[in-house]
Amino acid sequence: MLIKAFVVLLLLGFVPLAAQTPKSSTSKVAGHYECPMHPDVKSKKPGRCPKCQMVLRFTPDKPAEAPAVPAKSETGAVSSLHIPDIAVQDQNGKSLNFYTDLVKGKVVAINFIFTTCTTICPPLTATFRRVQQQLAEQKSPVQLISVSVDPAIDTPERLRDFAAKFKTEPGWAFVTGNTSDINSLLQELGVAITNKNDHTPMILIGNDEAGYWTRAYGLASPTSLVKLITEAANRK
Ligand SMILES: [Cu+2]
Repeated sequence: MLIKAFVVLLLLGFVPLAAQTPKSSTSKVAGHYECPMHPDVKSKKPGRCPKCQMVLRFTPDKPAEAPAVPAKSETGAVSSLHIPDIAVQDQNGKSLNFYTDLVKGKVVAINFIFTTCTTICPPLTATFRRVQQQLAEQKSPVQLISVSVDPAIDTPERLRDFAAKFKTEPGWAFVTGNTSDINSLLQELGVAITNKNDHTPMILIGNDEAGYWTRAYGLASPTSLVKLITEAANRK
């Protein structure tokens, strides 16, 4: 009787966690912590991924019953991409049309960030900065674009401060805009996210004139990213 009442309270969430621990070994969900980007990174304890610093996600150990749907590749060539011409603002408060002003006729690399991020955005941005320096050395005109995935918070001023922290040079636009426009942009670019903290370290590299697009891992070495960008630039 007493046990039944306890179980009911437990199910209703009334029993504080400390009271549960001595009792339960019965109903605890077995699981582990896994990096959303690196499924090979598994841990018994919560924490961060040593490769990309993303917060490890709790994953219940369930018997492999789900039908094996091949995971959509996160990297590699993209067959076709429609880049919407939405109205955006850059870090200087300048109004731009995303496709016409930033992508049309250019070689571009795009990453996805938000300024209050404490996980992958700082290293993603630092990597892009080094990419920008290397591209400048080899005199390749490439447009870098960082799209805010948190446009309601990321005003142009916030983006300008964020960009300044990384000493970015001209030729790198940090863009924000109206939330529904940005969401449709993210959707078209294949990076739609439901929770900004789950955002992807994926970057898009493209040569608009050649109609060539490819995805890459944004925390790869700057040198390997420059190589991919140069390959894209050389497409005819
Ligand atoms: Cu982030």
